[in-house]
Amino acid sequence: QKLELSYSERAKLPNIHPLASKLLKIMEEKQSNLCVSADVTSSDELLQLAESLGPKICMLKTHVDILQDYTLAFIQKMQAVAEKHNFLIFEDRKFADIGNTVKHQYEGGLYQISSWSHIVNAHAVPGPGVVKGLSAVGKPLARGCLLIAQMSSQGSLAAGEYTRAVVQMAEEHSDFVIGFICGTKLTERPEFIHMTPGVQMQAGGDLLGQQYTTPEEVIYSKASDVIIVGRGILAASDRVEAAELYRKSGWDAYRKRVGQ
Ligand code: 5IU
Repeated sequence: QKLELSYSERAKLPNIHPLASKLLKIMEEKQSNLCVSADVTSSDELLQLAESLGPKICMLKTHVDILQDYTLAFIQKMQAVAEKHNFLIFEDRKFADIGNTVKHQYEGGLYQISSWSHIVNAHAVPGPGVVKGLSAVGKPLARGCLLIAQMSSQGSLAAGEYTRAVVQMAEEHSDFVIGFICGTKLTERPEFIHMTPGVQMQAGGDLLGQQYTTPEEVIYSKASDVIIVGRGILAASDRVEAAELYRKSGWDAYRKRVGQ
């Protein structure tokens, strides 16, 4: 029997944000709830990754400030690859300043993030001004934002009452906030997308506080929507094969969850 709405049913909800709808459609089409975290330092390698893993993913997460050779010409090539393989780009910028400052950080500087990144994320620590500042730039461009409600790292302070306040902030700004970075599903509103980092095939962690959960645990047990995988794929000898393993594992867990 049907346990909950499928990605494609959620894509058609009357109040869904157009970008969330687009993401859910891509997920269903490509049978992928995998977002690869492309934490590499060369733009050529990033392009290669996007080209080779593109068919397996619904989204590519970047940290453009770790690239040693960022140029606007490079990021235009990335946009073309994203278009070709039908995935969204998510710059994991974690904005966390007052509204007026994040507006400039989002739009300007070396990176001009708003011109190419479909999705960005923000900490709710400054209060709703951070969302308002980002929204002033992003909304006219049909961009979307994820609020960081929980973090995967050990000892994270984003928990309990804080997490609940973040969910409320998202609900009050659902014209721009499309969902959350979180470890577990936080709201019953099916319009919101839940995305979870700290994912590897084997639970465990790294030496700097990262904590890993499996795709099955994240998608089936915690009812999140998207797995974000970095080193689980980047450190594999065959990255395409590893991405396929994560795609399949995440998709199987989703099918089990919705009873398909
Ligand atoms: N990331 C986390 N945890 C978080 C948030 C972001 O790991 O709570 I917010 C980012 C950091 C890194 C990626 O870019 O997700 C995870 O990479 P690994 O899968 O290699 O640990």
